[in-house]
Amino acid sequence: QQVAERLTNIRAELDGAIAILTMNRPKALNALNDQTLEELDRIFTCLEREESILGVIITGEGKGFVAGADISQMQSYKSEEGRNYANRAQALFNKIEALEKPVIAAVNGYALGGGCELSMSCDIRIASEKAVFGQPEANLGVIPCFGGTQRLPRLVGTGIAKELIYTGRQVKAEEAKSIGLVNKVVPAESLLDEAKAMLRTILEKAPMAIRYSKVAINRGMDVDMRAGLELEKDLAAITFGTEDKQEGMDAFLGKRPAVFHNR
Ligand code: CO8
Repeated sequence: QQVAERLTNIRAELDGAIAILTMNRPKALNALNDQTLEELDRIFTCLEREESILGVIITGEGKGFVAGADISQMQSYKSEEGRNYANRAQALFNKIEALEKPVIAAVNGYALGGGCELSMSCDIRIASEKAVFGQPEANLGVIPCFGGTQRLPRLVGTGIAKELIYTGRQVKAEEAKSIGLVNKVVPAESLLDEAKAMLRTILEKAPMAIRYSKVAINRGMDVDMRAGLELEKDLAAITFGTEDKQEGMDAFLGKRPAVFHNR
C-alpha cells in the first residue's frame, strides 16, 4: 500500500490476491525512463516479500503498453552509460522473470523495444487486438539490450527473432500469436478480464506446484537437458513432500475439489 501511494509512472492496484500494475505515462506511450524503471524495481521488491499477493498482471494506460526505453533520455548516452542502462534494466527484468509467482503481461498496445522485452520477462502474454510488438532498436543504431536478443529467440526461434531484430518490423497481435510470442489474442475491452480469469485459474492450483514449475522451466532454459532433468527431479521431490500434494491426490480420489494451503 505504501509503495503504491508513492508511484508516479505506474498505477498499482490490488484485486484480491492479484496485483495489477498499469504503466501510466501515456504522454510518452509509457516509455521506460529512469523513474519508471526505479518504480518497477521497488514494486517487484515488494511483490517478492508480500505473501498475500499471489499473482501479477502488467498492462499499460492508453495506446501504449510500453513503447520502449525512453529515447530522449538515451540520446546523450555513450558506450559506458549505455552499458549501465542495459545492466540496470536487465537486472530488473531478471527480477520480474524470477518472481516466484505467476506474472501475466496484458498487452494493450505498442510493445516495442524495451516494452516487448518487458512482456517477454513475464510468464504469459495476452494481447489485445490492438497490440503491436517489435524490436526497432536497429532503427536507432543500437541492439535490443533489455534481454531481447536472448528472450525473443527462446520464444520464437532464431530465424524469426533475427528477422524481427534485423528489420525492426512491427508485428500485430494475430501474427504475434502465430509465431508463439503471445499466448492469446482477445478483444481490447476484455483484455484485463481475460488476464484476470487466466490468473485465477492458475491461482486455484497448488501454489508450490506453480512456483516450482516456474523455477524448473526458467532455470531449465539456462542449462543443458540433463541438468534440467536433474533439477526437475529435485523439485518434484519437494512437491511430493507437501501437504498440498496429499490434499490434491486425496481430493481427486475422494471425488471432491481440493483446498490448497500453500504448505
Ligand atoms: N521514448 C521516448 N518517447 C517516446 C517513445 C520512446 N521510446 N515512444 C514514443 N514516445 C513519445 C513520442 O516522442 C511522442 O511524444 P511527443 O508527443 O512529445 O512528441 C509521444 O510519445 C507519442 O508518440 P508518437 O507521436 O510517435 O505516436 P504515434 O502513434 O505517431 O507512433 C510509435 C507510435 C510507432 C510507437 C512511435 O511513437 C515510435 O516509433 N516510438 C518509438 C519506438 C521505439 O523505437 N522503441 C524502442 C526504443 S529503444 C529500446 O527500447 C531499447 C533500447 C536499448 C538501448 C539501451 C541502452 C542505452
